[in-house]
Amino acid sequence: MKTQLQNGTDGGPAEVHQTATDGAEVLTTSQGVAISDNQNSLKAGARGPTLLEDFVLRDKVFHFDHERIPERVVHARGFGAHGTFECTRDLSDITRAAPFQKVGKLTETFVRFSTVAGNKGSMDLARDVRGFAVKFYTDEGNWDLVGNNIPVFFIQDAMKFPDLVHAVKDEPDRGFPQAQSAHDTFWDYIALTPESMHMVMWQMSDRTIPRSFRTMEGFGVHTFRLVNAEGQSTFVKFHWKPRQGLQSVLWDEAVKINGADPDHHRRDLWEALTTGDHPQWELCLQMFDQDFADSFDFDILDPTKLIPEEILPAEPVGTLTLDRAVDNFFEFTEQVAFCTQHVIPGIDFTDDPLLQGRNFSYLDTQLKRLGSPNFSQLEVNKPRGCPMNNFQQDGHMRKGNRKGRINYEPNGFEEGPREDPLAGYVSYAAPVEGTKVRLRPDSFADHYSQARQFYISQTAVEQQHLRDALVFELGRCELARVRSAIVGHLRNIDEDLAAGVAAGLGLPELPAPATAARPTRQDLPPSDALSILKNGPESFAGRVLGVMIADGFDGTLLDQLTSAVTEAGGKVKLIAPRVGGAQDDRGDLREAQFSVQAGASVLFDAVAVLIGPEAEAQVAAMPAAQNFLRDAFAHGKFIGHAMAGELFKAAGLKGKADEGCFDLGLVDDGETVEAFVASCAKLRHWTRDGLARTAP
Ligand code: HDE
Repeated sequence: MKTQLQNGTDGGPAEVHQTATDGAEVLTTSQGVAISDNQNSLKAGARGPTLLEDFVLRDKVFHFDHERIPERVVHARGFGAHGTFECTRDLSDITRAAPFQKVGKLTETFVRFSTVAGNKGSMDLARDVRGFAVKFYTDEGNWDLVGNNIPVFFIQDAMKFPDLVHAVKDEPDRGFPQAQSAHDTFWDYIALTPESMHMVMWQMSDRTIPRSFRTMEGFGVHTFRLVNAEGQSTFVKFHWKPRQGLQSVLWDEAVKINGADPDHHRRDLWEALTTGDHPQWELCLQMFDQDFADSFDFDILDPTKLIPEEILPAEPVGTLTLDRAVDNFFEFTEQVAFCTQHVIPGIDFTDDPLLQGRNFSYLDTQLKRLGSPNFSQLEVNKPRGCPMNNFQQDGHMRKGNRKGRINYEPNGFEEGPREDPLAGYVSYAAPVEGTKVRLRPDSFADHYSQARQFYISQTAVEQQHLRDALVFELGRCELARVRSAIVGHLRNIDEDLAAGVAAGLGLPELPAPATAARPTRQDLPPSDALSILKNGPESFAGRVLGVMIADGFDGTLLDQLTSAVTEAGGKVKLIAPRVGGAQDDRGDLREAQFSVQAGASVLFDAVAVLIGPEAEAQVAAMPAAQNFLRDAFAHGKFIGHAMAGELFKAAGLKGKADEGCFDLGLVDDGETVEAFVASCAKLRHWTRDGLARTAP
């Protein structure tokens, strides 16, 4: 390629042109015609009007004008990655589903994580449910497990979905708020939908502000069926458990991350994939039969209920490793088409009314978004493990129509594919009978017992976060009747929770409990599996230490710190007053990834501040540096420091250093560095003053 300045034909001002030389690719129109000038349209005279005949300009701009496709109505903002699923348990006695037939069997996958409520350009750290959709390219066809990071859902029937989504998304008159449930219409709808209260407990917990896509669980939500070669069915609930451990951020962090780096989650996954730090999840199954299902007083077809893992363990059957970033965001992440009806032999549906409704919905969406029933021919959507072989033809953007005369079946020409009664998909022969009715069964009526069970399963800190989230969200509602109605529901879950929220909102008096179709069971025991903090990470692996450095800092200390963090499987990122870097005490320049202005401490899991004597006063005077330390402290982060006394003082933290703060400047053969990095394995220094305060 040659870069040169060229003058116009009349000798006008020079502009940059890059031309193809030495076998470099030649730029062409979409008809393959080579383009001689990609900077100037064809004009009548140097300063004359552009000519209609300029097919090069028309081709380029026409395509540009049509670049956007409709974004997803829900789950618009997402991020995808390629991966591999490895079977670790032979399930052939329970299901004939291809990925589970042999230990060690590998199946290619594509995964898309998403938020639900926000538009495509919204921020990653919205308080929101996350989508966790997995496409398995099995050798018996594509299977999509289109789940969320929460095991239950807001509603019990597909009929309610459009209303729920309308209520949570931006209000139609004003077009805001964006990516937020903290507004009147959402909570007004919830106040009138008691079945949502279990999901609301999850939504108000830190599950909806995950630290990373890599640190959240995934769930199939509905009860599905596994079917074996003999046609026997086993009920199943799907769980994805992250090897990285469950981790979430604090709400104050989420709010600040959205400003400091609205792409925090996608950047995090991109960096993990492109630096070889491949995240993994265990696929775990809860499997049960009809008798077990009948032992509950709730219905296993009700998607607002879960089966506690203490009663029925989730058994590991395989490992998902995300190992490759996409080459192109649009081609894969934007065009991937998930559908709950994409099932393979051995996987079948139950009559969960939400699942049944979803089965109708997803193909419609693909047609609207991707514009053609031929979306299944796109690279990301087409089967990879087996042929796609049928007599479908034509339609927008069709390619590869079958050759010859025969496009139907049966045909007497002995040509083309035929059905296969043995290998083909056979639906589980579930008996069905009944009168046509529109009603919800009585077995779906208990809306509060599992909401309570979730709440009492949380640690004190998590309960406090949940209360704070409710106070925040309801505090953003302008309608007092809505605030009070929700507190009425909370009274059916836990009186302390209701009282705490009411106090936080300043309600003049506690409203009456909402009318409940069933009294709340008080005897359901806490379940540790429902808590994030009881299922956290065991090491600092996959996390990031942000080290603020300034001229004259101790270079040896930084090296010690870096090797200890690397050994723990984490990464170090440097922040300096200027992004160009800072000089250590040996005069070596260490390049930084962030300037202090851009590298807010909310972007890191733990922080260290290493300052040299000559820069101490200068750094202490920088408001961004003060915020860096103040926030890290307020967020309970572990903090390592050397020569940072002035900064502690300027940040208002003088004398407040606790056991979560480590003086790395001590001469102790690196013992403090080791102790600091070992502590970072824990998520936060929860006992820090102000962090685990009691309820309002
Ligand atoms: Fe979805 N959902 N959904 N959903 N859903 C969509 O399909 C729908 C539900 C979920 O990354 C849409 O391609 C209905 C539950 C994920 O591409 C749409 C109902 C769960 C994704 C749709 C539900 C999900 C979607 C929008 C109630 C968790 C993102 C764009 C009956 C188990 C997939 C699209 C991706 C996407 C409909 C409820 C998960 C409109 C009608 C429950 C992860 O078809």
